[in-house]
Amino acid sequence: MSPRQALPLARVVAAHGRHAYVETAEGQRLQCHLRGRKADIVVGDRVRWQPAGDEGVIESVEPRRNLLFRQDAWRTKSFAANLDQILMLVAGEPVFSESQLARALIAAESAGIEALIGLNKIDKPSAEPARERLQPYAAMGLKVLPFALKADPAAARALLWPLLRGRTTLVLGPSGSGKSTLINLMVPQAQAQVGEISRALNSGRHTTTSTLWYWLDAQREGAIIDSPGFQAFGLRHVAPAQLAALMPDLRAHLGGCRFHNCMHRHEPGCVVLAALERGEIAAQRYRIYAQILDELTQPA
Ligand SMILES: Nc1nc2c(ncn2[C@@H]2O[C@H](COP(=O)(O)OP(=O)(O)O)[C@@H](O)[C@H]2O)c(=O)[nH]1
Ligand SMILES: [Mg+2]
Ligand SMILES: [Zn+2]
Repeated sequence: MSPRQALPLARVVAAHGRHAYVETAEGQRLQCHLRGRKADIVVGDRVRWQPAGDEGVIESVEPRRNLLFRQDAWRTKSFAANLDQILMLVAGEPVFSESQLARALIAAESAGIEALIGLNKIDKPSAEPARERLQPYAAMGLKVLPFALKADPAAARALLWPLLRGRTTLVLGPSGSGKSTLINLMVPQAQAQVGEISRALNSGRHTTTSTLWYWLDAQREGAIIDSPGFQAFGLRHVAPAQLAALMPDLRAHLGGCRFHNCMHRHEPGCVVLAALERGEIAAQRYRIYAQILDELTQPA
């Protein structure tokens, strides 16, 4: 064993710049800073650390099982690492962007992370059109979970608990979809956990713009990670020729195109276009594919 591997492990529960708040195997939390100019650490990372005064120093980051991130032409933004699944939370109001939903799902697929969709606020009439917009996602095999976190919390909790227990779940979704309501419903002492983290990072204002790790249970077996909303979800890290394979409804038709390098745009003998024609691929889903493909094939 190298000396570095002999250092104790801790999990990153919040990160801000070069400061991180970590939790040791014994459940003790302490502030750490990164040694040197290392690559980013993100919530969910497992790190090797050692004491330095009343704080700690992170010496290395363990290899990640996965990392969810978005990337535009200028920069990469990591959400969290070592996830079991993401929960995309949407609602009828505010009306959600299907393009953002699709992009988050593609990023998850590309990172090898399972996804669930939560449709919140089903007590509102606006849930009906939202449910219809989610139909292609249910048809491609994703779990679409309808609930009302505020209007019927008991039913929402009963539906969500078996899916969240014992797992690490990143919650993503536009502002106003109910992420804070979800955290407060599922996490005991959520406010206390936030208070502790913001005191530790010495900057209360950062916690609303930061990604935070919460334990779901006293046994610390399940966790949910809250993340701030995002405006744009770049997929620059996806190879154009891979895109269709990351969309399950398109992927179902791959393999039979006349050209082996078909991009499913205007090529003759394209089975994806044929499936679109027959209504087996939703028009909106194909539009999203074409739009992302254009973006990925444009020079930066
Ligand atoms: N009608 C209705 N409103 C809800 C429900 N769940 C949350 N909301 C409301 O939606 C708004 C946004 O919720 P919030 O949790 O702050 O969303 P966030 O921005 O994603 O964190 C708040 O006013 C909530 O009270 C629900 O089940 N039904
Ligand atoms: Mg919120
Ligand atoms: Zn094709």
